[in-house]
Amino acid sequence: MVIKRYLWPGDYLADPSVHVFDGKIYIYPSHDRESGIPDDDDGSEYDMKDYHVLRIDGPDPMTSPVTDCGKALDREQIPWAGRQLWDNDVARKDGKYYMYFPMKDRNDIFRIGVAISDSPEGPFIPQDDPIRGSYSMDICVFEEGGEHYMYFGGIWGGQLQRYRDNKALDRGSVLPQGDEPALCGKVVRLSSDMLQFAEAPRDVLILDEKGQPLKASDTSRRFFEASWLHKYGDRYYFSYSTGDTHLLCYAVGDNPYGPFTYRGVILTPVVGWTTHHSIIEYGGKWWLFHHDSVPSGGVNCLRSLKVCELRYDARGDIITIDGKDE
Ligand code: FUB
Repeated sequence: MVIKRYLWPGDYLADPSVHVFDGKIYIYPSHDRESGIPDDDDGSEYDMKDYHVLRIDGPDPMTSPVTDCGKALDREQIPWAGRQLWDNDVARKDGKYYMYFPMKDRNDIFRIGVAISDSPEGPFIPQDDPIRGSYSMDICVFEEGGEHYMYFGGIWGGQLQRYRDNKALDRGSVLPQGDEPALCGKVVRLSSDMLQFAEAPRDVLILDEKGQPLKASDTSRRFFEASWLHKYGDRYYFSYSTGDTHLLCYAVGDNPYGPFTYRGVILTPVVGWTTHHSIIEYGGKWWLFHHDSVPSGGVNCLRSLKVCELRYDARGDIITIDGKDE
């Protein structure tokens, strides 16, 4: 049994992206609200309008006080805004903090915007336009050697199935079926000013034990949404949600672009449809930040942030955590 902590019982927050800046843990979540919109396969009920930033003050994420740093960005500030502010992430470069956020534009197409602050707590000021050539959602930014790599994408409501080779399909939306290779999440290096893509986004290929790309029918292992990338030892761990099978899984590679080989399950299904996470090292231990819908009585779009310790075995495999453990 793994002990977990609810981090912010006073509000519904989800999709935690977590980083350590200057020795402190900062959490960049989605801010859930009672939208009154019925659940559908496009996630219309997740109609969020702003972001708050949380900070953990102290050495132990399980017990140290958590502070709400206030509203960091509001939909009203974003010149191109349509609806649905979903999972964001924040990266630091040269003393500035860059928030990357997905939102549907006025044509109801997800784009990725950038907002800038002098502080990890915000407030963040959005750029006038989304990143050129951006699409889909669920952002993670990983920094190594001064380069920043953005991972993004999600199928169904995340709209990834509307694209191939970074171009919108004339046919609208095509999800691979059966033995066809599953759709991949995307990875792209950011430009040196952190405001654009430096290259064309590439597929984050996940291979099975035989070195073959995971198939579309392999729904308990294939990528759905919620990318995260962390490094353990000298290996790169790409983790993600399987969406309609409600698992957090991971795959391991030897560089930020992959390919990654599927290794296993991090977290079994939680209460609530979605599962989403980030993984950090802090204070000599590893931590899994995630969410569930227990406090709202199982309402899918009203989620609460949690944290628990994450452990590896001697081979570097992550020890699976039970999503229903309290
Ligand atoms: O919060 C809206 C969406 O739900 C996220 O983008 C997905 O990862 C899922 O958690």
